[in-house]
Amino acid sequence: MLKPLLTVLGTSLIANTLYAAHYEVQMVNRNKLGAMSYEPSYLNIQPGDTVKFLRTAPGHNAATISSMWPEAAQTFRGNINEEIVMSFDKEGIYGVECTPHMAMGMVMVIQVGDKDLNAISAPQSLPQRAQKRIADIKQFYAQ
Ligand SMILES: [Cu+2]
Repeated sequence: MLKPLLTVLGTSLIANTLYAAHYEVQMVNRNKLGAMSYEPSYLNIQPGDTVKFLRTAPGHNAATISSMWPEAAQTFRGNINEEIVMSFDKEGIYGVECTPHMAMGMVMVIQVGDKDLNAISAPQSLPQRAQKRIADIKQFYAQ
């Protein structure tokens, strides 16, 4: 009874690893959305996929926005200039911030699961320019 269950679990873990997609996000000083940006600033990915944050321009990092993060999902905080790789295993909406440029609006959204820009909302606790960036992201990526 137990053995077939373990086999099924093992197979699905292997399948998740085999089919996981790997994305790259550049940390830049400017893109179409404005100064201090992630490029792209929105990703729609599936559980198990990974995202690598590239040091395209110096002085940035990638870290969890704690008020915009699925409950019990693993959080992370890259150091400045660190090219971290994050794995997203739970469906939901993840806000990522650049710690030194959060007040300038340097945030991005990673949606794990189905694409639904209407499900994204910026917490009122975020700096105004970060809230505006999230509104701009929804508009820009709706096309
Ligand atoms: Cu930055």
